[in-house]
Amino acid sequence: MTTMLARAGEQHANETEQLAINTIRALSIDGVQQANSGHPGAPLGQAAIAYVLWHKYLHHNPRNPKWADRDRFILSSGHGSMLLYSLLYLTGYDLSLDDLKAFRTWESKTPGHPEFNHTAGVETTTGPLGQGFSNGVGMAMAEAHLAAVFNKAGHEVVNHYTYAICSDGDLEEGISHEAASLAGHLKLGKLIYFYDDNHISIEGDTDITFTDDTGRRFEAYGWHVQHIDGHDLEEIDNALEEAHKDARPSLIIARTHIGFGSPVQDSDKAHGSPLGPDGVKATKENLGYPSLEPFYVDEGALKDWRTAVEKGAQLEQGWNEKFAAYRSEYPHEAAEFERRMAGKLPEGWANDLPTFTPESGEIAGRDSSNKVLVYLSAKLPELIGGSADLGTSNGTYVKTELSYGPDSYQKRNIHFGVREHNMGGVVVGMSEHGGVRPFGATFLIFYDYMRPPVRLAALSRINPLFVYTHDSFYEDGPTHGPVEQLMGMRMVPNTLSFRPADGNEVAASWKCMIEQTARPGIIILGRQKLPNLAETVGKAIEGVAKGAYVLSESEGANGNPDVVLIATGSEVSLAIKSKPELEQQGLKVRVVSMPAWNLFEEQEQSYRDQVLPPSVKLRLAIEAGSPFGWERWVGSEGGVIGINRFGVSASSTVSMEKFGFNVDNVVQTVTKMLAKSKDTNNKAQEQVQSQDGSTSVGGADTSRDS
Ligand SMILES: Cc1ncc(C[n+]2csc(CCOP(=O)(O)OP(=O)(O)O)c2C)c(N)n1
Ligand SMILES: [Mg+2]
Repeated sequence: MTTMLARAGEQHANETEQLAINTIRALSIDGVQQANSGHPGAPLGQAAIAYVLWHKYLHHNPRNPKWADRDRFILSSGHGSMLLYSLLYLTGYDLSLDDLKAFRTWESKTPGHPEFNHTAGVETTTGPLGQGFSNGVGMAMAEAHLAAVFNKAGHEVVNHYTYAICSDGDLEEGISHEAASLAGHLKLGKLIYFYDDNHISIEGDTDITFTDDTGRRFEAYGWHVQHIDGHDLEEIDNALEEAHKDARPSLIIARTHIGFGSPVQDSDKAHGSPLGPDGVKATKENLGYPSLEPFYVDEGALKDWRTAVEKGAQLEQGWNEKFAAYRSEYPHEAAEFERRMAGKLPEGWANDLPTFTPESGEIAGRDSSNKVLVYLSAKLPELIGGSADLGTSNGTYVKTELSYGPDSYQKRNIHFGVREHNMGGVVVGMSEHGGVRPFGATFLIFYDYMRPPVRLAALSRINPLFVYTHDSFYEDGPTHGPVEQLMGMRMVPNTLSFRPADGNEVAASWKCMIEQTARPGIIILGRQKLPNLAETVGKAIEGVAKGAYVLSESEGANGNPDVVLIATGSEVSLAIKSKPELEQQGLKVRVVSMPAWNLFEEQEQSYRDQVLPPSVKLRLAIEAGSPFGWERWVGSEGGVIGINRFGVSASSTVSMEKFGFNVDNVVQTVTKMLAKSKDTNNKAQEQVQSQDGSTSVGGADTSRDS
């Protein structure tokens, strides 16, 4: 059933402009209709804003989507992806009409939500609401930093804007509050966001749940706020002018109509269902679109849109000239800028990584990590980051640097504030911007507050860095004691997490993380002092890069030990200490350090068999975290000393003892395993619980046993 509507169109639009806008609309609703899935309402409502911004303001070069000084555009409300795909096609990016027709199909360039590193011109992956909002803040922070570092009097080689369109959902999400607060504090004047204020979300009118005064909210954060009609070209244009003039970040609250021109305009029905053939027809008729043929694009309209190619080439050419002048005066800086934008590491950056020996004394992971970070900061000027208010606790404060702030964008210690979710989103946005290598840090337990951006980093094949300290389950109590976080990270595809055993493994983990080009690196550290192991000296760099390696083996084992102890992080030194005790019982023991599961999985079977010989069934994993998943490496006859409950508020000594992280329990557990393996009639699945239920023997799944 279709409703008759008055002829729909924008205020102050001439015929050419109206056709250009309606072309976005027609392509968007056709894409959704063809896929029989997607979101037509947002593109219909946002088309006029997108037109003015892309046609008149956005500095970009469709034929070189990676031009360093382009403006960044983010469609934070990623569900309206057909809007962005239509814009990319119309302005001449590497996206064809056939690609639009392939919306939401297998391996197409036009997935349901925009994906970075998948479709040329998509600046960040959006869809989980609020993320794009935060990523944009990161991009503006990166721009401000690079401008402060590289620009010289008369040479503005870094000078671009970050634009976004966000929806009700984006602004309802908590992360937008965190991000807007930081952006206001940092006075990121080149951040210009449109709020698609259409009063509709999935469950109906936003009145049912979202009655904030959004304008006043953003004013309170220190933003410049304007209210406009999002279907009036003059108002959109003027608002952009004003936003450029104002030194604060800008929010342009644009009253729009979801599903504009369709029979379901202003209704939640326009949000996420195809309009149907009748709805598409009625919409095109109502908009006065010249043809009902699906994916029809008027030749004149396309020509008009494609002027973006010529304009883009000119803009980049102008910048190239500026950059050439810069290069002739500042050749070193120019080369450095190019190196950094290309994501290349400087020669020899890892040549003098800090090393640690048993004689250098006990040191906590976070402290050895800080030493490495201070070294890396000197070698890698692109390294920039900080913590969510835990800089000294996390060991991420670089004492040789000063704080990044509204008057010191060139500095590299960022104070993210207690805003972990946004910290993740900012780090992702900075990384996607390029020219910087960002990191963010907090306690391991609060990884839970930033899972979405870390996941998106992995999905987007980018390489930001994350530091999580306080990996212990005691002292602060169960609220602060991580148990399942580490195992959770290992499950995220395309993610590398490291839990180093000592200073040398910390340095090796950092090296490995820095070398990654297409996946995030995560380092898990403790606050408790740990010995530097003689066994890691000279071995850690190569060993850590393989994910797991043999640290120590009883004399005479000849590659065929009776038992293998596999440990990570702080438990490696426990394994090393347990070895002589087990040897006294006549056992040949191997200790394997496995700081990076995911890297070990990637090694050749032959290497994995070398480290964990298939013939050795007596394997004990020791890790102060959830035992879930260790079956993969210990097999059905192996055991795990882990934690299958929440942590405790008690001292480390008492807690480690109670939970069985001590030499006695390691020896006892191995003894039980041995007895069990000898008793061949015993059921393999039997569980032997230690006094606190943290130890399990047997029952492991052998599905991926090495
Ligand atoms: C974090 C997150 N939660 C939920 C969703 C599912 N979802 C997609 S759009 C949307 C809200 C739609 O309202 P709005 O943001 O105003 O978009 P509009 O309907 O105006 O296009 C929701 C809940 C999501 N994409 N991300
Ligand atoms: Mg809405």
